Parts: sequence; structure tokens; C-alpha cells
Amino acid sequence: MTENGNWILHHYEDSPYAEKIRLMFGHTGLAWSSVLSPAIPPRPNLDPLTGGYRRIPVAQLGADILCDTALISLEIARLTDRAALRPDSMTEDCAGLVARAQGDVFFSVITSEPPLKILRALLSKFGVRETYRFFKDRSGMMKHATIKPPSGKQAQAVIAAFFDELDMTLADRPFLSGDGVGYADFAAIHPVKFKLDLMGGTLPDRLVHLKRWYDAMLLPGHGARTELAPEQAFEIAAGSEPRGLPPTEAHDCLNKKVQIGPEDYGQEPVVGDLVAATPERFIVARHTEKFGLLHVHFPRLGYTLSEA
Ligand SMILES: N[C@@H](CCC(=O)N[C@@H](CS)C(=O)NCC(=O)O)C(=O)O
Repeated sequence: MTENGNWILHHYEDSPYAEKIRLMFGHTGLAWSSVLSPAIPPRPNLDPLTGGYRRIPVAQLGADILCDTALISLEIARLTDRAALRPDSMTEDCAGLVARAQGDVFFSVITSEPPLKILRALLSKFGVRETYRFFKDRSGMMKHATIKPPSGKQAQAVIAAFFDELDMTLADRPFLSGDGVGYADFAAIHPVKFKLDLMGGTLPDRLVHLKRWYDAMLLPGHGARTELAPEQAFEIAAGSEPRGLPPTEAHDCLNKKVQIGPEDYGQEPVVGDLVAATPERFIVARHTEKFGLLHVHFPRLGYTLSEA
């Protein structure tokens, strides 16, 4: 692996969180390989690598598997030497916007739409059987979620207020992060794009700053993308060793069998040995027959780790 190369993104086209990372690849000019995953689990092309983490996207660098866009962004920041892409580089006002973008606003994109409209969109994309599977899967996922998003008029109000605030914030700067793009821009744009893509609509004319920013954010596209078959990603994992571990902090679970998963939704845990705990991430080693040793990385924020 070259120090900033050989990125593989496991994703599906309609995934808004994957779009956050695809746009980051575009803005940083990174070359990357795309492995397409099904929109509904099981994901036999990906589950063997992660060990069961269910959310999308997941990034792969050889035998290192990176879960969650916050951690993927951190890694892109590190490898491209762009500190502004680190989630912890955000100013307080941006952090507030991002928390909303990735919480209530993201879910409100769906819940603000009339259910029939969503149903029609899904049917035309997936057909009857897959639409049924999709609803069953996502309602099962949300039943166990700690996030309870608003719906109907309340959800519409959440989105309208978010768009207004983005517009206001962007009135005195080209990007949320200042003169250049930063983490907040990518974390805030994906629900906006999700909303427009889903509705096939445009932003209201009065939101001039938001419109200008939206166009600027989409302009670079997705960078140099090459399609890769899942088997090729498997071969790369099998033919690679995980990178050297970073210096670890003391942790009660170090070198013990642990389980780790998201706190909020899609909580399916991954089981492995905790081999490193840094202020920003946990690294879990998985010894697999198919690939040998894999290191699966998770952000600390928003994830629960316990002894298995
Ligand atoms: N905090 C996660 C959230 C990712 C997320 O919610 N992804 C959506 C797709 S955009 C997802 O996984 N949905 C359930 C699924 O696709 O199985 C991240 O930043 O990566």
C-alpha cells in the first residue's frame, strides 16, 4: 500500500453517508476503488471483512477495515495532510450544525416525505419483493435505535430550519469551515443532497448562499473512481498485513476479547481482540480463516465497547 493510496470504499450509490466520503475523495483528488454493496443486509461481499458491522460505508486499506465516516474522514485527513478534514477540527457552531445534520435532519429527510411517495420511489427502484425487504430491514433497525426522529410536519420544520441556518452561516464565508472545505462541509451536505435527490427538487431561490455552497461542494465530483469486484477486495485483504499499530493508551480491555458496536442504530457488534485504544479510535483484531489477520477500526465517539 502506498501511504495515501489503495483506498477501497464499500458502499451503495444511494447511500448519503457514502456520498460524504465520495465527495471528500473528489475534493482531495484521491484515487479510490469502489466495491458496490447491496442496500439491504446481508452483505456477503463485506460482512466477512468487518465481522458484522452493518452500516455503510466502510473503507478498506489492505487488511485494515475502517468503520464509520468520522473515522474514514480522520484517515483521509491524515493521509492527505489536511487537518481541516478531521472531525475534531470543527468550530463550535459547525459542530452544532453537524450534530443536527447527522441526527434529526438525516432521518427527517425520509420521515418528512409522504409515505406513499417514499413507497413509490422504492418500488420503482427495487420492485415489490425488495421494497418489502427494505421496509422490514429498516423498520427492524430503527426499532432498536436510540434515535427517535420526528415525522410529518415536525420533520419538515427540522429540515426547513436547518436549510435556513446553513444559508445564514454561509452568508459570510464560502464554506462552513471558512475559506476552504473542511469536515463540517461534507458532514452537512449529504442530507441536503439526499433531500434533493429524493424529491428530485431544487433549493428555494431565496437560499442564495446555500445554493452557491451546494454547487461548489458538488463541483469536483467523486475523484478518480475505479470499480472493483468484491472478490478482488477480498484478495487484497488476504494478500495484505495490517499496518503497524499506533501507540496505545491503557485500557481495561486491552488484549482481551471484546465486542464493539454503534450506540445509536445498526448496533450489530463486531467481536475481536482489542489491540489498540487511542484517543480517537479502537482497533480490534480479527483472526479469520479467509483473510488471516484483519484490523477493524472504530471511532471511540458513538461506539460502545465491552468485554465479550
Ligand atoms: N455514523 C455512521 C452512519 C452511517 C449510516 O447511517 N449509513 C446508512 C446508509 S447512508 C446505513 O448504514 N443504513 C443502514 C444500512 O445501509 O444498512 C457513519 O458516519 O458512517
